[in-house]
Amino acid sequence: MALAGSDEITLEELQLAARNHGMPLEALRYPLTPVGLHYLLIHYDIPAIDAAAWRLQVGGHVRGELSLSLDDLRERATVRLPVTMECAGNGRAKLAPRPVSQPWLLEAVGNAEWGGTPLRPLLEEAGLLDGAVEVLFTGLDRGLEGDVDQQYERSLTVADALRDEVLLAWEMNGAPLPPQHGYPLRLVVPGWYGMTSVKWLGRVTVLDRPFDGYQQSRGYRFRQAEDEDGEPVTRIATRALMVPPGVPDFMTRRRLVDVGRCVLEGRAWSGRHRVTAVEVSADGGASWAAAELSDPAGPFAWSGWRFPWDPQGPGEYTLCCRASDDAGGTQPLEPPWNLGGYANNAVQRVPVTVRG
Ligand SMILES: Nc1nc2c(c(=O)[nH]1)N[C@H]1C(S)=C(S)[C@@H](COP(=O)(O)O)O[C@H]1N2
Ligand SMILES: [Mo]
Repeated sequence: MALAGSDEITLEELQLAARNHGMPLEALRYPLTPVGLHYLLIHYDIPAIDAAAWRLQVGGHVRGELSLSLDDLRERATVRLPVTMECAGNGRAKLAPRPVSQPWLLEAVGNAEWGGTPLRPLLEEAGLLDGAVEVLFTGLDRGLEGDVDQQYERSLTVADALRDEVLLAWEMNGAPLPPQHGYPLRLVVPGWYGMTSVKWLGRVTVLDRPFDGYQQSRGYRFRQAEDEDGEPVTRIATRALMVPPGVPDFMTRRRLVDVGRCVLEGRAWSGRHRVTAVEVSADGGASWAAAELSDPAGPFAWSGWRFPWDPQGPGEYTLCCRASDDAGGTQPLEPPWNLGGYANNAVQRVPVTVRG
């Protein structure tokens, strides 16, 4: 991955940003993100798929291959699960030097209710053969990345693929998947960064050796330099975000708040641990106070939090929020840097002018 030579976002980055929109942070208000407000990340193009002719192929290192239509899948056990999904590149544009890719600020997150059928029984029906180590999920979208001609595809270990919460989803918030979110069928891997949840799924292949394709061995690895192997990016780091309070200035997005009590609110989540506390700072992270935290709507969904803020008086403030988890972790003030710009969970900073 290239690094930006200047602070300025390039037209190529803008080209990606205009296709792949974030969730406006005021949409943190909705416990379930309305479909059109959920963030979007599409590496190549949305593929044209004829759903009537489409089949999901399940094969590879199995006793018997399966070929399933959407109707076949819909006849299977159906579950609906609220899942907070975040792109691994969320926060990338705030790193210096900036990794050149989709230039996310903070908005690459959403919480949707995904409806579909659990993957595990399907894999059991196909019958994993001895020596099966990974399951590969191949999307029907194609493109070039790092000079490699590819379909978007990623794998999970057999143990991770067999987890109960892993879904083949055809529904988002009670409606059929829209084209941009993977119609007719996508994988949903709760707790993991979004790249794992392969959209426009065409094929599930059981492998007897680890997958070493582009999105596994070159993309989505934590490294400081190109020649490193690096550790794979997996589960979502602990994080809280707030709805920016008051009203924005159009160009700078600086917040303007009237003096008096201001109730701050937001969401917090973690794909690795359980969020146990959210704190708020009005002085850029020098001092912190506990917010009120609600129970999440499910084991993989974000929690709401609120904090009644009484500013000392008119003036300039920097609001921050941070989540802590049951493993004793919290969010850093400064972002951890890596070449791909992954998993930046540094605390959000919201400059606010309180007016008398
Ligand atoms: N086939 C396919 N699946 C994909 C992608 C893609 O480009 N192609 N992008 C991945 C990435 S990087 C993310 S963050 C999520 C985004 O899912 P969403 O657009 O539904 O929010 O989809 C993942 N699945
Ligand atoms: Mo992503």
